[in-house]
Amino acid sequence: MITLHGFAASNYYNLVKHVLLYKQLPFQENLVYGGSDELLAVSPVGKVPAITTPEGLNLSESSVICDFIEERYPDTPLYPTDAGERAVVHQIMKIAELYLELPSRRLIPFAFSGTAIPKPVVAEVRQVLERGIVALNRLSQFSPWIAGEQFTMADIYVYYVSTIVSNFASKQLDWDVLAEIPGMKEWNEAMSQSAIAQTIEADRLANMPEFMQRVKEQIQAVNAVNAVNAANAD
Ligand SMILES: N[C@@H](CCC(=O)N[C@@H](CS)C(=O)NCC(=O)O)C(=O)O
Repeated sequence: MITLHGFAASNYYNLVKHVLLYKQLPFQENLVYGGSDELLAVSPVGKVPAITTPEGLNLSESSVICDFIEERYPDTPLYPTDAGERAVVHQIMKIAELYLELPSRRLIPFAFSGTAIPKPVVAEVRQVLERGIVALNRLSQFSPWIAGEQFTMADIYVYYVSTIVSNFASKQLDWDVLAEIPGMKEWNEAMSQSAIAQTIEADRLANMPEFMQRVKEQIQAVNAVNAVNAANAD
């Protein structure tokens, strides 16, 4: 059986979990947080998610895991058979990761610590997001799925990217980023209605208090180190 390592507050974890549930593959969840030794044993950079396959192979990086699952378990396919169409699905996923997910993530430390975002960071994040918006406007079909008639890996991937965009970029920049991509809100709403998405959301909400407590402890630890360093510098 596959083991999925990580925690349910993570959108990267959740997108892999969505793929496993969609393909109806048996798997077990191993609750482990970023940076821990237990995670480092299965994930070279110590990030969530990672999986251990039934054969004992450890894999990390959500998009790599998605592709592995598809190749190893091709039933209930999540990629088109045509190479060009498959590449377009990959292209949508990559653009969503680089130009929507990652810039939005730049803002997470400011949201968690409650500190103001420096103006140059705001400008840079906005600029990268603008490019993502233009690109996804060009590539998205929403007919009804993001890459066209077939429900694909891009639907799952971008749906979980959009949670980070909404919760961090949109809130902190006071800018409804997803509204800039016509059709995205309706598609997002349809995605959120699936039984799988609702199960995952329930698990995410259940994990949030523990996750936020860990975030709080990490911030306190960093503040304590900074206070000692400042005192030593005096
Ligand atoms: N590129 C990685 C990113 C994974 C990632 O950033 N995971 C976060 C949780 S959502 C994490 O493990 N953070 C802990 C850390 O950075 O130490 C992927 O696609 O899997």
